[in-house]
Amino acid sequence: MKLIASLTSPFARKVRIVLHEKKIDCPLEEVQPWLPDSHVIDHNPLGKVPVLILDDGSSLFDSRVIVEYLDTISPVSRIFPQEKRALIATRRWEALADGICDAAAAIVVERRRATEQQSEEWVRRQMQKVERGLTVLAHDLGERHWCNGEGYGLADIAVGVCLGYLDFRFPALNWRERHPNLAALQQRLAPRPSFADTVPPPSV
Ligand SMILES: N[C@@H](CCC(=O)N[C@@H](CS)C(=O)NCC(=O)O)C(=O)O
Repeated sequence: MKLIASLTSPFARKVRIVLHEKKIDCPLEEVQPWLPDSHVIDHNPLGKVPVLILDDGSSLFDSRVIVEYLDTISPVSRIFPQEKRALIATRRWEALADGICDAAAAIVVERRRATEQQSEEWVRRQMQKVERGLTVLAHDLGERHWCNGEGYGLADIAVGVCLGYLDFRFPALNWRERHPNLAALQQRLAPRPSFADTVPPPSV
């Protein structure tokens, strides 16, 4: 098994945290999916990371499919709840956290275009998704210790990765002041070795 990933992708980080939590040894092949000669398309026609290459050479994508697969191959630290309603709640947390990352990443990509090609309207629309998403994450978390209430799991991983990505790409966003309960959740997550070992590199 091999994970094709970039060290800055929040979706790849989610998978790397799950690998860590579940103590699954999996080599990482670092790629830059945006480069024209990236071979990611040989394994994922969408050209996106993360991609998990299985021992028979077949590939799994995207991150949501990969983390579900990983939970089936090792009983260590189950990250999905068994109960159906809790499972659906976990998937909703993940969908929202991933969606915020999608919107934030869209802004990063837009800002890399030539200034005259950038659309402020597009950037504003994406930033509104980020802000609305954060408001709903904070509302749904409330005073709870973990997203799903009962214990640490994929919902917390997805939300923690999302908050970390916002810090990485938009350090001036100041979401902590508006959402102190999300800040407290992030403080609970940050010392975990799975989070500490996968922080995006500062210079990329
Ligand atoms: N829904 C996908 C999103 C993956 C994604 O957007 N990856 C970005 C990096 S953060 C990428 O590889 N982009 C390259 C491209 O779109 O060409 C997942 O969860 O894996």
